[in-house]
Amino acid sequence: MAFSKDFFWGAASASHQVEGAWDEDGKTPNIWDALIENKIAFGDHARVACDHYHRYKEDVALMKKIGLKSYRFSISWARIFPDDSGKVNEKGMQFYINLVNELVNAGIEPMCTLYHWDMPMWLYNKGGWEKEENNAYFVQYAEACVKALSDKIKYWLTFNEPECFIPAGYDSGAHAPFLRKDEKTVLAVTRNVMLSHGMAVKKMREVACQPIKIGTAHAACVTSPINETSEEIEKARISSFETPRPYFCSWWGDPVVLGKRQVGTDYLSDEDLKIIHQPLDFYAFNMYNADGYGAEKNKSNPRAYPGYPLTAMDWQITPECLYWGARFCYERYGLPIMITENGMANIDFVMLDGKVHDPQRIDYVQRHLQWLKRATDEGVPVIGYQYWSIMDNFEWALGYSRRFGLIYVDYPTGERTLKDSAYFYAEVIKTNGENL
Ligand code: GCO
Repeated sequence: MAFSKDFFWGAASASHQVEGAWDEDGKTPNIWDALIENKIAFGDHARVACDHYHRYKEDVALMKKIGLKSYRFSISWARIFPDDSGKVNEKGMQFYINLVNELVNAGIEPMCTLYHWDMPMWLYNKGGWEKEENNAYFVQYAEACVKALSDKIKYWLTFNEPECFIPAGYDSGAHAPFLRKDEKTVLAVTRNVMLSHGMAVKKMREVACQPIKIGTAHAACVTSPINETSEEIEKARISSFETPRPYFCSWWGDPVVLGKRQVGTDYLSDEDLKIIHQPLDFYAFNMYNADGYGAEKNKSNPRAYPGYPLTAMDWQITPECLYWGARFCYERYGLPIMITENGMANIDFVMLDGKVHDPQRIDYVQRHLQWLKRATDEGVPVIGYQYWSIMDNFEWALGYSRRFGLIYVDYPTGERTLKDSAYFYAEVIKTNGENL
């Protein structure tokens, strides 16, 4: 069956990681602007980042050169609502209108994430996700974006990886707002984010200019069988979803997509579930690797052996994750699957010949897509793959020290260079995956 003709071959980014222009055209600080002192590697910050805010035309031209069919980006909430007045900052919105027009004119489908972790400071100061009454601000924000942009944007994601930003922001304290809260607070945040999602989805459909498609970008972390026996596959399936692993996949997917409580989610009432569980159009997930399940292996780190292949993030390279992820998530949630992130950080630099040779990334993408293709061959409806990331960017607490991009960014000058992997990906897109 291979990839469908209208498969969304794309790449992704997030507002705070690429835009820069942190205080321009009325934007006010967000939690990743204001709370990062002594928190980011090398003291980096995202005030300029890739300067995508000013260079978006050049960036879209490069996307066109690669042949992207889709581009996943996020909106900076503090650009749209710089304060709590409820008044849209038209200049901030205009940036996204311009970006979307540029994409559409280049034949690239825009896909928009509403919340990719950059909460406005004014909202954080009111208690942010900890306060249920603040959920209304998210609905207001979603409404404004959909009203202004849904004439051109069909694909929407409410949240990026709640499974990650909540534990990292409120439990381990590794990400903004860098808090270490008790379990009760973490669960309250979780519940509020889920409620905000449900309330926003309802509102978004009401105000959209055309029928829109809505999902959430989950951080799916499946377990894959090491040997494909039916017994191991079943164990992997159970371990992927049914082991109570707060903040992973089913912790969110079950209430949000199925309207069901997962083990340990009894803090959600029946009333909450009714709000949270809104019909969605696709199941999206970000996936970088999987745990391997093998009865005889060490369960806490089943794949690792000395010298196991790792990316520059020290993440294990397990390309079969996309197959098992797509298959298991489709079995469980029954919705078309979209890969909203997958990619690798590599040690990239401009070489003597002026090019960026990144064969590891080419190999990574090729392997992962081969496994994804197996899922489509077996009939799993996969509608798109968004490589993370279109360009090198601000990798949160790691600053600029990790490069995931198809496009190399020289931060002091802003100069962009297509990496070899960008040319490889261009061929994949041109042949609709036949060259894999
Ligand atoms: C995430 C985010 C991205 C990251 C990427 C690499 O999953 O953390 O969605 O913003 O940059 O995943 O870590």
